[in-house]
Amino acid sequence: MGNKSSLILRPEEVQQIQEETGFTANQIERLFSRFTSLDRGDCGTLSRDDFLRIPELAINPLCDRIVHVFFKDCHDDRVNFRQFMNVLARFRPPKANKIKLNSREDKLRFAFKMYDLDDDDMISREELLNILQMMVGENMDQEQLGSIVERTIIEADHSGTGKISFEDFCEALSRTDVERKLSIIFLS
Ligand SMILES: [Ca+2]
Repeated sequence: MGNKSSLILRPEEVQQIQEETGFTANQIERLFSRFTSLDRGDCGTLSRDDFLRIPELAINPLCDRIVHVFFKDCHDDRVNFRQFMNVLARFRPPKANKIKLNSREDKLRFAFKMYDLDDDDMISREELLNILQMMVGENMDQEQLGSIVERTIIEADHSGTGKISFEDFCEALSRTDVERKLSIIFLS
């Protein structure tokens, strides 16, 4: 059954999470009960599969990629409640709070990592094509997608490498409402 003591939320933990994420104590309590309901093994941590059962994520075509970024920095492939809350904080709408986690730059960095599957800090043609395929599904043929990728790379690539750097990425999205597009409401 795992370690039951890890399933109790201590007041000092609530305060710490409040400071880190900007969620109120009440929201933290509610999200904790969601966390424990996702935690099938009652072990105080969530696996990738647990994450994929979050409805707000499951409906997103990029769900797998979002989860991939969350688990990138995890060593044992499990996320505890504090890490879980840090993750949710990144998806809060920008006006919800003024913490650093959901700033424009942070959201752009997160989005960039979703594209950059091999972690080389560049988005290649293949990586861009891959994401576009996930987003449009079967609605567009390969040739059309290929030409969108070519055009995007030509327009965005200012370093002449044939790939998109983080700086290129930010510039390409400078007129896009990234903050809103990368926000998910987890609490109604
Ligand atoms: Ca890459």
